[in-house]
Amino acid sequence: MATCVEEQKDAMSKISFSTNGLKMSVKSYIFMTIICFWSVISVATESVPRPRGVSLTNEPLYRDTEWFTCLDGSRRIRRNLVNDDYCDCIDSSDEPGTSACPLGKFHCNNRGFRPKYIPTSRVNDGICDCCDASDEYKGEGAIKCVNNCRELGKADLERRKQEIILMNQGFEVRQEYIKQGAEKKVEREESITKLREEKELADQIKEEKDKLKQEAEAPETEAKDAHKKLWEAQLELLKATKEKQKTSDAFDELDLDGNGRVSPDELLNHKEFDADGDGVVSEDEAKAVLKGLDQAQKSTFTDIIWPSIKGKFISLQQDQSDETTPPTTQEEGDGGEPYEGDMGDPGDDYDPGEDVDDAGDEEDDDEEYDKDMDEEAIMEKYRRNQQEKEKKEKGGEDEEAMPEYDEATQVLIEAADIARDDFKAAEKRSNDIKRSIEDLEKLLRVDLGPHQEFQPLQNQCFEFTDREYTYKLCPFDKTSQRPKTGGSETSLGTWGQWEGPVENRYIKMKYSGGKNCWNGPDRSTMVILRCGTENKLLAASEPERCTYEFEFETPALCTIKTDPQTGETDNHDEL
Ligand code: MAN
Repeated sequence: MATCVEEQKDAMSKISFSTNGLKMSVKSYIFMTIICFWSVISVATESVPRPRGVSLTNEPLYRDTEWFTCLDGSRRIRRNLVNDDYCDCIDSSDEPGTSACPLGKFHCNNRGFRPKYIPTSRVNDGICDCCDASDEYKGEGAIKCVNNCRELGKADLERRKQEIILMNQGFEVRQEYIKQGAEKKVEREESITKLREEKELADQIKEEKDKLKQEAEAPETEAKDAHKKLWEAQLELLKATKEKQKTSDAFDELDLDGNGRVSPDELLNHKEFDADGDGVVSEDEAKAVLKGLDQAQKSTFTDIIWPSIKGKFISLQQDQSDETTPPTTQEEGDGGEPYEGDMGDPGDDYDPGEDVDDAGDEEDDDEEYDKDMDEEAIMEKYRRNQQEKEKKEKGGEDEEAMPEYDEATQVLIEAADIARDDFKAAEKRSNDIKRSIEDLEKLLRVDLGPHQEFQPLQNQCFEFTDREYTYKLCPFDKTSQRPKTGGSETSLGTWGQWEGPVENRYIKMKYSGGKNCWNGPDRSTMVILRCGTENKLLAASEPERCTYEFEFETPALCTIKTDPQTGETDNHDEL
């Protein structure tokens, strides 16, 4: 009964607490009055007080004056055995106000604050657990507990009011985000439309430039081909002339006596004709080279002999001029033979005093490595020979290089180059626009919340640093981790999807496919979002190896507006 009056008083106090909440409080006052009235009648008829530790809700279950049925229905006991400090019910329900039962629950009414249950083992244990002091018996020697529920209630109310103020601020920011998000969406859609128009134009220009390019390239190709063909024909001619010269040189070289005919004995010095490899070229071997002829005139040599020996033939003159090492001692063997003047490394064996006669190719050559020449002079001569040889080789290469295009072709090439550059630029423009459209489409495909309220988080990153790492969240893009001591960033995942429960999808974000964890999964992050006045990464942890959890606060999730006076909430998302 006293309880009822208190609750009635409480309802009364709410009337004075707020005028805004008047309607609600009046309702609760009327309700309390009815309850009180009904209680007064019941108490008058039954007069069984609510046992200690029993909540108002459960009170009817203990109202029978004669019997009490254990709450699990397992047993019926006499009513006076309730709270007799002896446990009768298996579910401990007969001793809600004593510590006799092991599993009992004591209900603290805590009027003015929050009611709560405590285990009955804490009843009368010398420690104040309920703010209304109801868990400790009163009397002599008992601990004195003070009822501070009203103070706690007041502080809690204040805290909740502050919370509501912050959430309401967040709510206002969210409304702004929704506005921004919607504007951004329209802006992106408009940009795409504009870019599509631009692309159409750019594609037309590209097509035109392509046509112009082809038109410019056709005469260019024709002229270049003609130039090339001409050059190839010239090259053929050059090759044929060279070949003819080579044949003639070979003939002249082999015709040792200069009688205009090559005979087998003139081939004996050419080891390449040593068919059986016994070290000497026999008469028969030499004759076989001349296809059984005793001698071959230049025309026969050119037409019949040369084609079959040109692959084998080694010019002794060329052999000498090809030497890449400086002159040294004459080798053992057929002294005085043209190719015998081998040049070895200018090392220990090198004797500048030795005869290095090179078979008398030319007059100059006769004096090339004169007996009387000193070592330095011989080396100098050798160097000059090498340089000349290199120059010759270089000249040969140049001879075969394609000559520059004639002026008319050059003009055509220049025109085609310009057309090509124009086309490339037009193509680039079209591709750039295409890429911009794709980028925008990608951004538009991202689920930024039912009202685009998460849009302002796009293209932003937030960091949180703990003892070891700096964690980064770039919403709708990626998450990462970087050691505080320096070093590279490790990907903890890229944007995947919203992963909250169906009725509340937007409270969790999933980032997956991060850097693979050695002997483990690819790194991934779950971001848990909650309402806050600003965007802030509050915490980062790794509940399982390479599986991360971030806590993120954002106004985008402040969906509820609460009246701080009445506590009435407004959960509408619409602007
Ligand atoms: C790095 C970090 C840690 C992770 C280990 C796994 O040190 O990414 O978060 O647990 O690798 O080897």
